[in-house]
Amino acid sequence: MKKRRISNVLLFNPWIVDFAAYDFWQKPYGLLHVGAVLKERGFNVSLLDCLDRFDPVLSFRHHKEDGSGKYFKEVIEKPQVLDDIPRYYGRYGFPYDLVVRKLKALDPPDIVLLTCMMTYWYPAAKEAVSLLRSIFPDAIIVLGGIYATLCPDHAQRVVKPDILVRGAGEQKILEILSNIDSEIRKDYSHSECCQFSRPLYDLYPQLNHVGVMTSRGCPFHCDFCASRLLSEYKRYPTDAVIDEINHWYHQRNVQHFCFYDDALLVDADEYSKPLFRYFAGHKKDIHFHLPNGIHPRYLDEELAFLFKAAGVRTIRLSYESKNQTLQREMNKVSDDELERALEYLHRAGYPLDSIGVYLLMGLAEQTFEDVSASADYIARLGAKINLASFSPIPGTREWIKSIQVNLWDEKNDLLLSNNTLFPIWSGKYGYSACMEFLNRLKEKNIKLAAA
Ligand code: B12
Repeated sequence: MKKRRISNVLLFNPWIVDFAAYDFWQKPYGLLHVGAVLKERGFNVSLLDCLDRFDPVLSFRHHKEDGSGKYFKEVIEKPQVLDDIPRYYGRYGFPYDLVVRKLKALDPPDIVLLTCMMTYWYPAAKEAVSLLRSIFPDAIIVLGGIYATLCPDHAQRVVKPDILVRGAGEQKILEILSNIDSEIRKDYSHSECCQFSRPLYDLYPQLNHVGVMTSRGCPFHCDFCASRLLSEYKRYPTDAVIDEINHWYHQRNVQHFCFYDDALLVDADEYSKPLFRYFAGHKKDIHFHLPNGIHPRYLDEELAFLFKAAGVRTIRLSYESKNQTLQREMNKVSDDELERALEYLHRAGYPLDSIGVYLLMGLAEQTFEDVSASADYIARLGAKINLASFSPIPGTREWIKSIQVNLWDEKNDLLLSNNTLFPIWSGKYGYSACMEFLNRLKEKNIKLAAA
């Protein structure tokens, strides 16, 4: 790559392209963290987040009182491989024309940092690259994030960035920049770059919610999850997290905080208990959301009461399945652990039907009877069922199993692994059985809500 000066950096979070998408307090945390490292070192950093529902220029507004909400959706032509799926395909987020206008209004960036969170959202990254190249022909485009990390060859071939980065980007981006611009210092250590920085939420014109992390990665190794392939497990100092939450609350009046941790409650005595204890004592109008699922094994009675006192509002428990073989093999949550966690939360004042319990559907070795029995069980306990359709993720053990049992073929387009359609399309349970089950689930949750 030719040597040149780098000063203007654009962070670009593309749209979501999918059959469905809903904003559960989503923000491109990783991209904003990489951006913070650059800003701290004097670069001129700007942001275009196509998923910012709160941008004042948007006329489409659908925000629920809890801060979640619907994205604007433009129906787009389905990629050919999805032709047989009888559903509309959409580009969620900013209307395309608005993105063009916003890009044209920017000082041309020397470099664009593009992310992509989901492997089967790659068409959005591809579309972003061609748009960015048409407006900023001289800018260097760097692709990083979860899709680039899990599918680097695919991303290089299909999205065609100038540079692709796998894994944590903080130190790597400084190395890349110093190779291009010789005035940029090269010798930042890994720990210097990856220590806790405040993600660049300041770049949002209006800030309604932020994502926070008390840890990166996960100490567990569930067969279906890619966390281990994405990041090492490490925790941040609790004081820094408290400081960050206070910062956004005081500086930008943010009231909704969503935890992005994979393992929020691990070593709770040292980390999450002091954090929730602090907020329990402060009685601020702060609401915490845990849509990513917490581990019931680590939820004791004290934590349940701390949650309530600190303002934890959205709770989802990771359970996955009632099948005991699956529970054992995956070191997953037992029925006793789930029931105990629900009991504690109930005692702390949470109505059972306000608590979501994640249930997986479509694992290679999972039968339809298993999914159905698990759903009946959660409904009997009185909690809300949050069905998560399994979707094979490259590099995971469940991806390999799916290939072994002919549910998946390595040559398949990643678009077919979309979680909206995988269990249905793969023919595992059959289309009508799946649809009938989904309708039955809706009834169960509606009945609970009405009870
Ligand atoms: C928190 C989280 C969520 C949050 C939202 C997160 C967000 N950022 O907005 C919520 C709970 C809403 C969510 C929802 C879902 N999620 Co999720 N989620 C995660 C989780 C746990 C963390 C993601 C995160 O923010 N990480 C924090 C940052 C620091 O890491 P990062 O983004 O990777 O960024 C680093 C690097 O990638 C890199 N980087 C990133 N961008 C760039 C750009 C450049 C240029 C460079 C150089 C570097 C770089 O540097 C960053 C800093 O080190 C991941 C698992 C994981 N451990 O990553 C799953 C994960 C991303 N989710 C996943 C899934 C499947 C889902 C759901 C479909 C689940 C479901 N069934 O409903 C939904 C879909 C969401 C939707 N709207 O439709 C899968 C994705 C699988 C795939 N095929 O790609 C993952 C990997 C979990 C898994 N099962 O393995 N999720």
